[in-house]
Amino acid sequence: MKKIVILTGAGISAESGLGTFRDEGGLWSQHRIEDVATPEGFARDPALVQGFYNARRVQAAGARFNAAHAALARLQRDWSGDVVIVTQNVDGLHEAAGTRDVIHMHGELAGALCAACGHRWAAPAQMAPAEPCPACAVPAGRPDVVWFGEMPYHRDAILDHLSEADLFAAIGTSGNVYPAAGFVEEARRSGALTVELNLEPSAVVSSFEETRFGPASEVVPLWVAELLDRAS
Ligand code: BJW
Repeated sequence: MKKIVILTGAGISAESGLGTFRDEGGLWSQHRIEDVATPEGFARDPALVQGFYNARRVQAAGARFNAAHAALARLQRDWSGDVVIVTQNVDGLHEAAGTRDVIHMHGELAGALCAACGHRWAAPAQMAPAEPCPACAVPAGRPDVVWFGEMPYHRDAILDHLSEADLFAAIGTSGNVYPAAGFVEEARRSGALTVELNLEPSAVVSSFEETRFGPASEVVPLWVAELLDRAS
């Protein structure tokens, strides 16, 4: 087994204190998706949306990576083949743990994007409702994240990685949001072994050949240790 592709979701950062979306008490129980995670919601009420992401930016800046992020960084460092981490998360906890070349398919809280000219820059801690673009000066700055109805980032690169995968694992993601929820089927088509690691079975659990259930900070380090032991 040479190439490992890992998809992570909000569950991997839950034990770092960052809320998930769909769990009880999660972000979608406090905010309507269509208000804060669609381009139409942003057009209607930019102050509400900037406030939502400003608060999450502050929270993410104060969060520390946990044992699951650290285990994946170890896997990438010690595995003899490629380990590619694709995350739906907009926090920077994989990088903080030492993982390299993380693919952020839903963007990053640390980034700002001009809805008028497409310019990207480092987001200030607090973005204003009418944040001016440093390139074109139009007050159309928004968080550089992917909302519903928008095209996720790095689609072609991710599909290429999945087509080469020998092992695909999904960690802490509910399997409710596409295209990420369909990656397991892409990986299976390429002949990869598929594993789900999650607190509870996801919406697409039946597509996986192996499952490990429990908190990410426990199941991920154990799984990584097993992979590295088996290979040594
Ligand atoms: C633990 C744990 C612990 C808890 N340890 N685990 C079919 C095909 C293709 C697309 C679609 C389709 N059907 C519908 C669509 C459209 C849509 C979609 O999927 N809708 C669904 C509602 C059905 N998809 C899109 O719009 C996407 N774009 C797209 O498809 O473009 C195509 C296109 C074509 C042509 C023109 C234009 C476009 C974009 C999706 C963008 C999602 N954006 C968000 C917000 C990002 C910014 C932000 O962070 O605010 O991404 S929504 C939100 O959901 C966020 C997440 O990344 C994403 C996934 O959530 P995740 O990570 O799975 O979290 P939860 O909360 O759902 O689950 C947590 C999990 O953790 C649970 O399983 C727990 O058990 C577990 N857990 N504690 C381990 N301690």
